Formats: sequence, C-alpha cells, structure tokens
Amino acid sequence: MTSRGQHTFAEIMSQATAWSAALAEFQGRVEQVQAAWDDAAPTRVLFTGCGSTYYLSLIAASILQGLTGIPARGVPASELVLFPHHVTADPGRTLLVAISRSGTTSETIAAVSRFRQMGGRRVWCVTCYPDTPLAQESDLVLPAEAAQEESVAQTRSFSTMLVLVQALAATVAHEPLDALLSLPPAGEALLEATAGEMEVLGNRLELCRYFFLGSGPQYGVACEAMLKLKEMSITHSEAYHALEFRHGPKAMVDGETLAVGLLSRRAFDHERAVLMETGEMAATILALSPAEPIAGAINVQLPTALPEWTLPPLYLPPLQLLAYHRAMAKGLDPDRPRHLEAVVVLDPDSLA
Ligand code: F1P
Repeated sequence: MTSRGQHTFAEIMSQATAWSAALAEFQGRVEQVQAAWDDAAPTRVLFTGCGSTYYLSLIAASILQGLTGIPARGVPASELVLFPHHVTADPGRTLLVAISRSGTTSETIAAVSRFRQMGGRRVWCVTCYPDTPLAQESDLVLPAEAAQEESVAQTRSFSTMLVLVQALAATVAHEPLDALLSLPPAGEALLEATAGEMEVLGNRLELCRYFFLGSGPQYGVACEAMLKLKEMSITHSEAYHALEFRHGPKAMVDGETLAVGLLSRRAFDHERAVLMETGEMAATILALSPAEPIAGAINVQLPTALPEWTLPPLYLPPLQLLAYHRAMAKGLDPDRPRHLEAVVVLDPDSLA
C-alpha cells in the first residue's frame, strides 16, 4: 500500500541528487560526446519527444541554438511522423535528438524511423532507460538512470534530462560545465526555501485558472509547468510566451487567476510589465525571478549569479510542488492522474 502522492513527492524532493548523478556520468563522457558531434558536424539540430519531453525539446532547442548559433528546433514526435517534410529540411545534415523518459513511447520510436527513412543519419537520445528500443535505435545515448520514476507525471526525470541536454549544448558550444555543477545545490536550496510557500499557495483552491508566462528557453518550462498542473491537479492551466499574453489571453484574467511569471534577466522589464498588468486585473501573481523581486507578488528568488542559460531547471521544483500540493488539497492522487498512463503505446503499424 502506498499513500496518496507518495512517489511524486519523493521524486520532486530528490531531483537535485539525480542531477548530480547525471552530471557526474556526463563528465566522464565529454570527449565521446564532442567526438560524436564533430563526426556528425550537423548544420541543424532537431529535438523531439511527446508531452513533457516535447516541451523539453523546446527548451533544449532554444538553449542549443542560443549557445551555438546552429539552427535548432523542437517538435512533437507525431509531427515528424505525420508531417515529416514540414519539420525536416535537410535530414542528411540534421542531428535528431529524441528525448523520452521511458524510451518506449511509440510516436518517438516511429519519429526516429521516419527520420531515417528520409535520409537522416544521426540520431542521439536522452532517456532514463538506456536498454529500451529508442536507445537501441540511437547512435549515442545520454542516460539519466538515477531519475527513473514510479509516477505518471514527469518531475525528477524531466529536470534531470534537461540538465543533460544543457550539458550536451554546453559541450558542443565549448562552454565550461562548471556553472551546471552549481545547479544541484541551488535546486536543493530552492526546494527547502519554497516548500512551505508552495503548500500555502496550492491550498488556495479559489485560484482555479493558472497562466504560466515565460519567454526564450523559459517558454518550454512554462509549458511543462502548465502540464504538471493539468496532470496532477486537473486544473485549467495555459502557457504563453510572456508578451503574447496581452494579445487576447489576458481577457480571461479575473480574481480566481494565478499568473505565474518565469522571469528572465534579459527581458525582465518587459515580462514584469505584463505580470503587473495581470495584477491590475485582480490576478494573484507568483514571480520566479533571477533578478529582482516584483512588488505585490509572491516572489521566488532564483540565483542571480548563474549564467542565464543554466537556469531553466531551477524554475521547476517550486512549480512541481505547487501542482503536487494543489492535487493533495483537491483530494486527488498526483501519483495516478485520471485517464493517463506513464507511456502512450500505439500500434506501430499505424505509424509506419
Ligand atoms: C511522454 C509522456 C509523458 C506524459 C504522459 C505520457 O513519455 O507523454 O510526458 O506525462 O504520461 O507520456 P516519454 O516518451 O517521455 O516516456
């Protein structure tokens, strides 16, 4: 017998340890990764996955292109399967990086097959299960075994695979990995500092409309936070690029709204302005900021000294805790979201 939410809570609280394990493993393989990259010499990089790992693909593409200047894109695996020519321009010179916690999601495996059918030659994968079909189809595997999970909703696995794609991007961009080694202690400190506040906020059941606003790499993080609220707590939640929120969605804001800003340093003034406007429309504001706090908001302070490209994993622990506590307050079991399975398995012939 397990108690409600037990696995999810343990996985959230142990994620920083899994980041350390993944980084230690990666550090032993830097030269191998660099050599494989030099051998592939890609002119484009395509990241793919489903659900959480699609959102992880968006973050990965944004960080890799930002660090290397090489065009990178994140697409759902199903788009690569069903609309291959709409998402792949030059498969022979593209590196496909497939991301999947399970390594068994049918669409992601089919996307790799479709890519190879189109003339794609280089496939890497990031997964928590390196003995699975996806890994066997890949030329290089970045494993995050310490982040395997019991729960349906990805928490520890997501942030750990994110740290790995950051390590990959930093390596090929010739950025030192040192800054990433600061993430585990920073993540641990954030879990401790925000646990109480996220419980209080999660218990505020009158807040029933959630908007997550993030720009640049934080857009994919906002999408993942949105998905956590849906999966664990069955809450109406949406994610937007911060300034997009003015272009229609803000009409939805009222006194039952929580607007969550995943603020950056680069676009801080712009993002803060959007968030303050939601406050004027009666929303409660939660601001996660690697710069200064926001007046009138519930503030989560992110590290101010770490380079901006390293920060995306640090937005996740407080927002995962928020989803967990809201689920618990609603009497739900965040370990077992309704209607969902940990892996979506389809008839492979239907995707061939
Ligand atoms: C992807 C995924 C999860 C989601 C759901 C079904 O799995 O879409 O993100 O939470 O439970 O599976 P994977 O390919 O990363 O294993």
